[in-house]
Amino acid sequence: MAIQRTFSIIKPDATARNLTGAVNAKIEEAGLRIIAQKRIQMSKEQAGGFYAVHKERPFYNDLVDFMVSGPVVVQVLEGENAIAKYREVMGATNPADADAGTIRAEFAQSIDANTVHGSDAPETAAEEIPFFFSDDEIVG
Ligand code: RTP
Ligand code: MG
Repeated sequence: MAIQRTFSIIKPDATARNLTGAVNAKIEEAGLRIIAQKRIQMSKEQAGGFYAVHKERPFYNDLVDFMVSGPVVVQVLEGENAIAKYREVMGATNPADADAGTIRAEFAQSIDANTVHGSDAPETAAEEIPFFFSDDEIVG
């Protein structure tokens, strides 16, 4: 399996509880390397555009409101099979369904306040990374 890059967000519920380092420890323990990272306050336009794929879903407005409710940390992760590996480390979307030891099992509060985002496929990673990072901000 080739070296891949994936896009990650540490969501507002996690920054509010000072869990950035704890989430990063899980990422690094899994063998993924954080090759870009910045803490930002997303605008409504940014969050709406980022989650445009969910525009027709009933949870879209709540999701956008949640993502702008506080700072987030956006990241690029690199490693062997990084996209699937990070989804494994994150755990299921609903923390009630997340396997023990995953980020969402340990830290998430609800299906909305679920601590992290990770790209779900190579095509989405390829769109999501340049949405927040320029090439010179990523140091592999
Ligand atoms: P993410 O995109 O944040 O990595 O999460 P995911 O792939 O596991 O879940 P996705 O289906 O892409 O949904 C994006 C985010 O929307 C919220 N959500 N709420 N109330 C609901 O039924 C519901 N479903 C999804 C979650 O916060 C999810 O992370
Ligand atoms: Mg998703």
